[in-house]
Amino acid sequence: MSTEGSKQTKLLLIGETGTGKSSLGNFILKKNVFMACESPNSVTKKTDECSGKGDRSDVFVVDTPGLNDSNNFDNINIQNIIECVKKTGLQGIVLTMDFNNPRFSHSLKHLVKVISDVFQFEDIWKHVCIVWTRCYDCFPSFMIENSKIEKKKFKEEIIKFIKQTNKINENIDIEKDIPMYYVDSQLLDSVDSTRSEKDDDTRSEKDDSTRSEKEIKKLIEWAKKLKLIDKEEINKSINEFKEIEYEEKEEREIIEETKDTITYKITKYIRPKKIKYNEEFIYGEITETSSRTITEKKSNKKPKKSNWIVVGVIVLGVVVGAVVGGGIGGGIGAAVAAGAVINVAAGAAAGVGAIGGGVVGAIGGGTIFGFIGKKLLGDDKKKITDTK
Ligand SMILES: Nc1nc2c(ncn2[C@@H]2O[C@H](COP(=O)(O)OP(=O)(O)O)[C@@H](O)[C@H]2O)c(=O)[nH]1
Ligand SMILES: [Mg+2]
Repeated sequence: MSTEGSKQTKLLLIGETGTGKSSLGNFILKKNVFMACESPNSVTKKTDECSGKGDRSDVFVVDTPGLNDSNNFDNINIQNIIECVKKTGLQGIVLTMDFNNPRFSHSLKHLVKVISDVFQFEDIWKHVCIVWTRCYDCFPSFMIENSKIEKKKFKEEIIKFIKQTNKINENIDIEKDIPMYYVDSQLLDSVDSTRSEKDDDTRSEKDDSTRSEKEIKKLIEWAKKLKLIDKEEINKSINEFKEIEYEEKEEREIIEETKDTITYKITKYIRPKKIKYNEEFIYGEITETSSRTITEKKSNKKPKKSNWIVVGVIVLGVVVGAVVGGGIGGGIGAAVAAGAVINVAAGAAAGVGAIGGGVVGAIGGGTIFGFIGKKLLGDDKKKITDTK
């Protein structure tokens, strides 16, 4: 189905911090609206959104806080992305990756897993493209062409992972789906936000012929053809569950033993526990997130039994207010995760969130993240059963 005739093409930017989401957003919209930063400490802290101008006035971009570059489940940022989709709906999802440093990181795997678990639309991954950022305009075209082979292998790896996450993702096609674009979004650096619209238009005329600009045009053409999954449809699809808890475990397998040493393959798995409003729950697909080998000196100690441990909680049943006040809410959430406790029940959070709006949204946000913080700190009376 096409959205021809609809007013806006919506793009949601996701990816790790520093991979160039905000710069790309500015480049797409042809204006400097999102803050792009050198320093990882001063990056986008909350979701930000804007329409473009000139021939991009029908494009609407949502810039999200980047995922942390760590092995931990980045609960607050992933929750923020989910809240944002609940608020704006979904059309094109743009995953940014650094052309010069391709990494299918832990945090990205967690995000992919959550998207698969939360948005159970059969063709959700057909809404995703990859933009390889920092693909500098000075790179010779033969170099970019050569690296496309390597980038395709990378895409294969992502698709393999997506297919593991959920059976409904079986029909992703490596050739047709998840198109990839190669962009240098640095051109706007010379444009400062105080310049007039006329000046910016001069820039767009001048740069329209660049490879990056052509790539963005292709990206927008691709996104325009995608069906808009509006917020009603999104919320309807996630109504069944109140929240999803993510549990992780590590398994050790002996692969070699000598007189003094022992070599293990350590594999990490994640599984979702989907919890309904009546507290019934079901487990979703178990997905492998990483594996490594280690060699240790032999000891008499018995290896510890591996257990599933809760590493994250994604709240589904709370209405969108959180994003509106995401900055403040996130802050409170972080404080709660760090040890402070806000004593508001989840049900109250739903009520407050439903009212939405700036300040109330902020309270909603704080409550959601506070709720998550409490859960992760183990202030949750519900027994977590181990089924494996
Ligand atoms: N030359 C060049 N620099 C880029 C590009 N994308 C991002 N950067 C730079 O990388 C840094 C981080 O970019 P930013 O957009 O803030 O990344 P975000 O954290 O994903 O939003 C900034 O200093 C940008 O100027 C690109 O395509 N080309
Ligand atoms: Mg940013």
